Amino acid sequence: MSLKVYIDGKLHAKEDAKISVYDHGLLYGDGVFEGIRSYGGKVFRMSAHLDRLWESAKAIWLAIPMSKADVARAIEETLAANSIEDGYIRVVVTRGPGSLGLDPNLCSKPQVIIITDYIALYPEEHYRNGLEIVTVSTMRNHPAALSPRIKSLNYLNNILAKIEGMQAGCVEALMLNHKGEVAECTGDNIFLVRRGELLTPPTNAGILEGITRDAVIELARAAGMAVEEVALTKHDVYVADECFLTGTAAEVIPVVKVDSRIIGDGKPGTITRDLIERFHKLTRE
Ligand code: PXG
Repeated sequence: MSLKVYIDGKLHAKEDAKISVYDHGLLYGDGVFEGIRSYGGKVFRMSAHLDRLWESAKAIWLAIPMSKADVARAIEETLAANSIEDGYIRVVVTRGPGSLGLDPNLCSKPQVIIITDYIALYPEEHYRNGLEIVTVSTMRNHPAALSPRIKSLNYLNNILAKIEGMQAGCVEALMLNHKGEVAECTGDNIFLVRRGELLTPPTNAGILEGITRDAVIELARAAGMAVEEVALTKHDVYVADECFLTGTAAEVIPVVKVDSRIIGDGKPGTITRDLIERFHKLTRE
C-alpha cells in the first residue's frame, strides 16, 4: 500500500499527491518547511518545530491557514494513516497557486503539505568512525539578504554548498558566513569541544537555530558542561579537541577531519560519544 500524503486537509496516495505548477513554492521557492522526527510513535519536540515554522512564515509574511494545534493533529493523523512509528516528517507550507509574476497577493491560498516517510539514516560507520568534512567556497546567505533563521523552500544556498562538499568526497560541508566565521553545515549545526567546554556559533553568526542544537545544549548543561555560543573561525575548528554536527536527520554525528586536518586524535571524542548516548536516551526512552 502506498504512503499517504496530506495536502490541504486531505490524504492522497503518494502517486496522486500533487500541487499546481503555478504554486509560488515551485515557481519562486516561496514558502517554508520543517523536518521533524518521530520516535516510537512520538513526535520529537513538536511544539518547537511548529514554533519555528510559524516564525519562518511570519518573517516572509505568510499566514498559515491553520492553527498550530490543527497542524499537530494533521501530523499525528498522517503518521497514523501510514502506520509510521519511527519516521521523518516534512511539513511544507507554500505561498499557494498564483500568477507567473512575483506578487504574492495574487496567490489564492497557502498549501499545507505533510509528508511522513521512513527515514534515510547515515550509515552506522559514520557514527563509529566519524565524518570528514570540508569548508566550501559558497558562503552562507547574508542574514540581511535572506536570514538563515528562516527555513525557507529556497535551499539553493545549502544545495550549492552540498554539491561542493560532495565533489570533495564529503557528505557534509562547512559553510562560513559573510564575515568569514564558521556558520553551519548544509543541513546540520556544528559544535566544537575545547578543553572540556562546548563551543558553537551563536544565532547571529547567520545560522538556522537547530532544534537538535538546542536539545544538545540542554543535555550538556544538565550534565554540568559549560556551553558557549561564540563566534568561531576555521582555526578554532582545526585546533579543537573534538567536533560534531547536530541535525534532525543526523542527530549527533562525530567529525574527525576538516579540510584535511585531523581533529583531536582522529577518532570520535569522549564528550561527543557521551552526547550521542544522552541524545539517544532523550529520544528513545
Ligand atoms: N542548519 C540547517 C541549514 C538545516 O537545514 C539544521 C541546521 C539542523 O536543524 P534541526 O532543527 O534539524 O536540528 C538544518 C536542518 C536532511 C535535511 O534531510 C536537513 C535539514 C533540512 C532539510 C533536509 O538532512 N535541516
